[in-house]
Amino acid sequence: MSVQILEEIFKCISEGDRQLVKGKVQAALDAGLSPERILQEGMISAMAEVGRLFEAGEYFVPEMLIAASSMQEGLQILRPHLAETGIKPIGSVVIGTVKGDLHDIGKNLVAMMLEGAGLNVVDLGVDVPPEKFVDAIRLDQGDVVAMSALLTTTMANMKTAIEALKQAGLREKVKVIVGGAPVTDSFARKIGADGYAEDASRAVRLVESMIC
Ligand code: B1M
Repeated sequence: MSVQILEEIFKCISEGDRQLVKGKVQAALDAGLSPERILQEGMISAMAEVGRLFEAGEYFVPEMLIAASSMQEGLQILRPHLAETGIKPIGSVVIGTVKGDLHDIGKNLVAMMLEGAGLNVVDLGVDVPPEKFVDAIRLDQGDVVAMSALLTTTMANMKTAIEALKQAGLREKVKVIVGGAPVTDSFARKIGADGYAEDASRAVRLVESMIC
């Protein structure tokens, strides 16, 4: 039963069946599957398959969009389970997908899990220009800046944002972490970030290690 429901979630997302996905995710939770397993095996793996089909020329942007919106539907059901907390915030994180980049599923997941760990999250959204990160830090909205990028062409904008924080005299005031599929630890170091996380859970541990 548990494997079958995960396969059904995978199919709903990879084939973009928005109507069914919420019910399937709820059914998986009701069957006792952990939110983490549903996320990894049912949902994130489906998005990887969508990426594979896009690369193979079998899917195009519309199919990616429909899959992404199905993923977001499913995440609405998982959200309270990933962000179960009654804890007073232990710190604040300003998060955003960098300029030129519209991918927000990974960034949203990181935001949800940070909230779940008791952090206050200020989400600047997607296509965030460096000035917006600077303004948020100037307004004291975060102890940490967390930047996401999914495109090799937009990764460089993480460096631009770090430079903008330096120019504004705010770099010493915050920690900067970066992540997203094309980002690596060595890239993070090269651009002067304080840390890199491969996935949302690691991002939470990294932020905790920086502010606790
Ligand atoms: Co786009 N896209 N896309 N896309 N898309 C990719 C990224 C791509 C790899 C597909 C492919 O070719 N296989 C490819 C990038 C190639 C490259 O640069 N190397 C690509 C491309 C080319 C494009 C366009 C250029 C296509 C076009 O127009 N011709 C275009 C660019 C638009 C733009 O941004 N300016 C584009 C558009 C889109 C859609 C809008 C249609 C849609 C996004 C919708 C949305 O996000 N709301 C979309 C999608 C859905 C994808 C794929 C299929 C799925 C991405 C995703 O949501 N994954 C993707 C293929 C793939 O990833 N295999 C692809 C699930 C998500 C949970 O994973 O975001 O990696 P991810 O997050 C992970 C980790 O990376 C990490 O944690 C998460 C897991 O826990 N993480 C962090 C992420 N951010 C973090 C921050 C952290 C720490 C960890 O700390 C701060």
